[in-house]
Amino acid sequence: MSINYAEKIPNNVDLADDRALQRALEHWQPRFMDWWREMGPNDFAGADVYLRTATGVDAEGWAHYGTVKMPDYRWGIFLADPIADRTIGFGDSFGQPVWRQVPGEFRSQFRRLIVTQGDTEPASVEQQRRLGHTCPSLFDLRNLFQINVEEGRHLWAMVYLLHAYFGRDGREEAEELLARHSGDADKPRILGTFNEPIEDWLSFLCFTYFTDRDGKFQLKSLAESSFDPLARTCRFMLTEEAHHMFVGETGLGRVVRRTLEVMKETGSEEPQAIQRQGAVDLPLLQRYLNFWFSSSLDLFGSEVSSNAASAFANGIKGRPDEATQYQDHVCADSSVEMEMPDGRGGLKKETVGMRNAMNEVLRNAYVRDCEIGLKRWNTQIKRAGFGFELRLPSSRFRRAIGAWANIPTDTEGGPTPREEFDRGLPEWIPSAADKAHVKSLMRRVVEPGKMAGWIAPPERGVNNLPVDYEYVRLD
Ligand code: BYC
Ligand code: FE
Ligand code: FE
Repeated sequence: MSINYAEKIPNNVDLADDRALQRALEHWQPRFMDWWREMGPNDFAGADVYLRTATGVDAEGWAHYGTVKMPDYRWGIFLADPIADRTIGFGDSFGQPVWRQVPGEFRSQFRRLIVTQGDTEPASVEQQRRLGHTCPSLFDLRNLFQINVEEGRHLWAMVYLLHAYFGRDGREEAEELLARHSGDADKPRILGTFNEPIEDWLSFLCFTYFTDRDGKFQLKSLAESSFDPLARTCRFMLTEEAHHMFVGETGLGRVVRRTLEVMKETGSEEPQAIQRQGAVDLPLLQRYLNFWFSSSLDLFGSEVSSNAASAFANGIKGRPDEATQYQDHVCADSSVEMEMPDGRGGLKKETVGMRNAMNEVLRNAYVRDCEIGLKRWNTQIKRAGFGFELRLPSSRFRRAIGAWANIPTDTEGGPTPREEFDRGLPEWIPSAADKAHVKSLMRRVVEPGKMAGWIAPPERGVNNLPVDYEYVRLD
């Protein structure tokens, strides 16, 4: 299905055939633009940015690249093509035809999930809005802006569903998505990580590595949904999402590469020596990883969750790659064993019904996916002849949601007396001194092809262009 760009709101959902819906969305559109101007990267509104825009929804050549000013980006509504005769892939209604409408009895559950998903998208734009001022290169600046406009489009994706399928409630929720703001004292964003400040590019790269990856897993689970418009929306969002994680993985890889160069040049692994050369020492990077990984783990919700169980039972939210990764798609009477805190500083084993454990199933798959990058960076470190190893902390460490919330453990997940935890924490997550050092590195580099001293150049440019292409022309 091709995308119609002649319309005010580009779309491939025949918006023109539903005048009421079209009018409602055209009413929301200027509010979105107001929000973008107030809360987005508006200091760069006049910059010409080399951006990709979706032109189709098929895997082959779906995007067009060209120079645009961000406020002129064509945010639109794009659903992946329907799969003929698609049937429900999991839960109590397994095998029945998928739904084109939201069943009344599941309406509030669907709304809650769509709102939660939608809330994260503009939140991330708000979190990242000042980073342009300290970009390490034009290549990176362009990637930041690409992510920003696409997260804006992901908001559109959820707002379309709210408007098209949830009537007045949906329209009200769409307004609220622009009214809550990241870190706002009165109206914060819904999920914790999306209220954390992202003040430097090291945090941004960790966020795109860890937090956008939560997006991948959540979108994959929603792409399994029996509510077909939601599934198709998320399927297309995933094609855009791949770039966000690419930015995180290659970005952190470039930080490691640069650090290794400095370690070789100075012949030292001493953090102070590395910092004096204007680079990010590996223990500091480890603390950033600890912070963003533990925060992102909370995004999967509680280990044992009746919300998750009913979302699975009702065919609302499945597991990533449900068809290919699992044998039992109903999970009515299977269970898993989990290690839980026993309330006395120790551990106990608990048997949990599989449906209730779905958040944990997802979280475990996510952790395995996160390990891939670390393995790659550790290979880089080893090849350079150093013994340091980056690691993911235990998924019990520093949790704020679920069974391990506020249970003090060390980074290995071992229960730890509270005082020991309080003493240890400053060494496990970025300290004020770490942040000050990273901040001192955040100097804007905007000469084409030049990189800030703390990050190595990328291996290749965007869309086969050279690395020194002028990806952003600042006004
Ligand atoms: N912070 O049974 P529970 C992305 C709430 S990222 C604060 O434990 P449930 C992106 C929860 O809402 C993907 N609150 O969890 C990335 C519930 O509240 P209510 C975002 C939290 O419901 C980068 C209560 O605790 N998409 O796209 O099974 C850039 C008990 O809930 C948190 C989604 O999340 C938290 N971390 O699952 C841009 C998908 N965690 O309702 C974008 C949609 C839980 O009782 N959301 N709570 O007031 C969901 O599937 C589920 O809502 C969750 C929670 C997985 C988040
Ligand atoms: Fe997104
Ligand atoms: Fe993303």
